[in-house]
Amino acid sequence: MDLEAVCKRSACHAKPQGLVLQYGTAGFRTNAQHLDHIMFRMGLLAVLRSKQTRSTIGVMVTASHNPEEDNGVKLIDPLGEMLAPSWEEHATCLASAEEQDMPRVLTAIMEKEAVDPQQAAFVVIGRDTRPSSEKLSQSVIDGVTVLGGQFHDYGLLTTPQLHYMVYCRNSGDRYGKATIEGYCQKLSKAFVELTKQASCSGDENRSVKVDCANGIGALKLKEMEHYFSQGLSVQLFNDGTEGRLNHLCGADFVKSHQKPPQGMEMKSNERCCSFDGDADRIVYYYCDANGHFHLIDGDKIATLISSFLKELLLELGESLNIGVIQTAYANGSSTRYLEEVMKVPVHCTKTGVKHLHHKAQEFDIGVYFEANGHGTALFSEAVEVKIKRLAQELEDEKGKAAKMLASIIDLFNQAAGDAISDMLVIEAILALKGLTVQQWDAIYVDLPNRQLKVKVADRRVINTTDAERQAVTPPGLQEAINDLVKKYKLARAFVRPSGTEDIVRVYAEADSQESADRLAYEVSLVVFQLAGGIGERPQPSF
Ligand code: NG1
Ligand code: ZN
Repeated sequence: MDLEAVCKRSACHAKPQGLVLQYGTAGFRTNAQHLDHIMFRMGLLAVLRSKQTRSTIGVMVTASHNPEEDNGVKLIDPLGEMLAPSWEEHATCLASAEEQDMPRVLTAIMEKEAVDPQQAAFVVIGRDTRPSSEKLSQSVIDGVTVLGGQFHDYGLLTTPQLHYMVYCRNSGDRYGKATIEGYCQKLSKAFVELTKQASCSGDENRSVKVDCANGIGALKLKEMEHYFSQGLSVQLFNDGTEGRLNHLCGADFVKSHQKPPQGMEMKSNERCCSFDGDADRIVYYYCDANGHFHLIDGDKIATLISSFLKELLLELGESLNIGVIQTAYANGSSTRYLEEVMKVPVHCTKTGVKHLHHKAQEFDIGVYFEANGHGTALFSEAVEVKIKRLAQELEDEKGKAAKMLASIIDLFNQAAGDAISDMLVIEAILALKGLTVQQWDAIYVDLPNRQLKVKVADRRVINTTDAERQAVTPPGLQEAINDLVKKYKLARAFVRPSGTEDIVRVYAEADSQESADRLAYEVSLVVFQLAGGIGERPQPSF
C-alpha cells in the first residue's frame, strides 16, 4: 500500500480546514458541497474494511429523505448490515483528519483492526438520483482505486438494492443473484407465488398509487413493473420528471406533515403509498369519503405483517418466537395493541434501523419498523431452512401456510428495510386477506401526536437513557417534561438529539390533537430554555 500516493490523490479531494463531520445514524450527511473529501476517504475506508473482513463492502451515496442539495454516504457491512460501531469511529476519525495526518490515521486504523495490506479488497458502489451523486460516487471510486481495491459501480440503485447486492455477493449467491435482474426476479417470483394463494380476493384488479418522492424508487419500480404486472398495477407519481426530490412529497413529508404529497391524484378510499428519496421507507394512506386524510405508518405496517405471520404459524402448528421491535416514536396505540390484543412481545430500541435490526436478530422472526416506515421482517437462518423444508414436505392447509411463509421470506429484503419489497408484501397480505385499506387502518386508532424540532447551540448537551425515552441531562429537563405530561390524558413525550440533523427532536402524543400539539409546544419551550436554544423561541402552531 502506497501511502504517499494516497496523500497525493487526497490533495485533489482536500478537506476544507476545520470542517468536522460525524458518522451519524445514517452515515455522513450534509450539504453536497462539503462532501468530496468525505467520499474519497470513505472509499479508502471501504477498502480497509473489505480487507479486514475478506468480504465485499458496499458504499451508498445518498441523503435519503433530506433535501436535494444535501448528500451523504454510508458503508454497508458484509451481511448487508450497517457498519460496525468501532468502524463508525474510524470513519469519523478519518473524515476529520487534516491532510497531513492522513497517513498516520490510516496506519492507526490498520494496526488497530489488524488489516492485512496484502489482502485483496472489493467494493460495490451505488447512488441515488441527486444531481451531486454521480460526481461524488466518482470520488469514492478514486479512494477505492488509490488503495488498490477492486470495485463494481452499480450506478443508480435504491439503498436497499445495494444492501441486497452486498449480501448476495458475500453469501455465494445463495441469497440471490447480485444483479438488478436477480433482485427483480427474486422479489417478483415470491410475490407471484404468494398471491397465487389468494383464492377469494374481492378486489380483482389490484392497484396501488405510489408517490416516488421524485427519487430513485420511480426508476426502479419502472424497471421492475413488467415482472409482476399481472398481479398488481402500480401507478407512479412524482417520478422525477418534473418536481424536486423530496420536495412536498415522499414518505418523510407525508409522515411528518400528516397530509398527502403534492402531485398525486387521490380519489376517496384509494390505496396510496409514498417512498422516500432512496426507497428504503414506505408509508400508506388514503382519503375517506369525507375528504379526511388517514395515515398508515410503519407501526400499522408492522402490525399487519406480524399478525399475518402469527396466523400462518398457528396454521402450521409451529411455535416459533416472534417479536416486534419499535422505537420511542411508535404510536402508543400500536404498542398497546401488539402487546395486549395480539400478545406479541414488543421491544423498544434507540432510533436508527441498525439498533432495531440488531434486536430483531434475537428472535426466530423479528418484525422491525420505525414509525416513519423504515423496516422489514427478519427470519433466522434456521427458521428459513425449516420453513422451506416444510413447504416441500407438507400438503393441505399446513403445506399452504408453509409455502406462503417461504414466499414471504423471499419477498422481504432481509438485508435491509426496502420500500419496494415492503410494498409487495403488504399488497400480497391485503389481497390474501381480502382487506381494504380502511379495514387495515381500523385495526386500532392512532393516538394524536406531534413532532417538532428545536434549534440549540450544541445538541450533545442532551443525553438520554431507556431507549431515548428519558433525558438524563441537562439537569431538570426530564422533571420539567414529566410535569407537563401529567397535565394531559394518555400523554407521553420525549426529546432526543437528532442523529442526522443539527436539531433536537420533540415528540408528544395525547388523547386529542389539540393536547398533543400543546404538549409538544410546551416541551419545545423547556428544551429551548434548559438545553441552550438559539434563534427564535418556539412558537405555538395551533
Ligand atoms: P434522526 O435524525 O436521528 O431522528 C432520522 C429518523 C430515523 C432514521 C434516520 C436515518 C425519525 C424521528 N428519525 O433520524 O428514524 O430513519 O433519520 O435516516 O424519523
Ligand atoms: Zn431513506
